[in-house]
Amino acid sequence: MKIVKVQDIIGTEREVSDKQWTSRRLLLKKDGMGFSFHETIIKAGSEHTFWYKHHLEAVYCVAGNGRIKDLATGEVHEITDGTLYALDNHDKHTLYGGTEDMRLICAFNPPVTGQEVHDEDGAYLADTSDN
Ligand code: 9YT
Repeated sequence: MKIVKVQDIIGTEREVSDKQWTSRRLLLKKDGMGFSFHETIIKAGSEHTFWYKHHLEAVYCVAGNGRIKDLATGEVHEITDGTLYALDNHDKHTLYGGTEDMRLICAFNPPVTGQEVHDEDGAYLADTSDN
């Protein structure tokens, strides 16, 4: 059994940030669970376009608020505590932070390795590593 405390991840290589978002990777591919598990904070008022071409992602909001736009259809959905969105079609999307920082719990299949970088499309490149 593994016990992971988010406060132990803060400031380590499992925490990645820019000015407008922070993501803490509680479980990565190397943890051997078959998925990765993240806490992502999206700053109030910020905007981010992501496209996980090689991953499926489920995201559950536990605090704050914001919106998500499906860039294929233009549809916009409100996100508040208790809302889950599942990118079951590798959906390209824009996340908008709302009036308060949004705290999101995310799972990726296949798991993120922690080495990915967002490419010019806002996508992670495919994982070709063994661990
Ligand atoms: C909200 C969202 O898509 N979070 C994903 C995790 C983040 N991009 C990371 O850990 O790199």
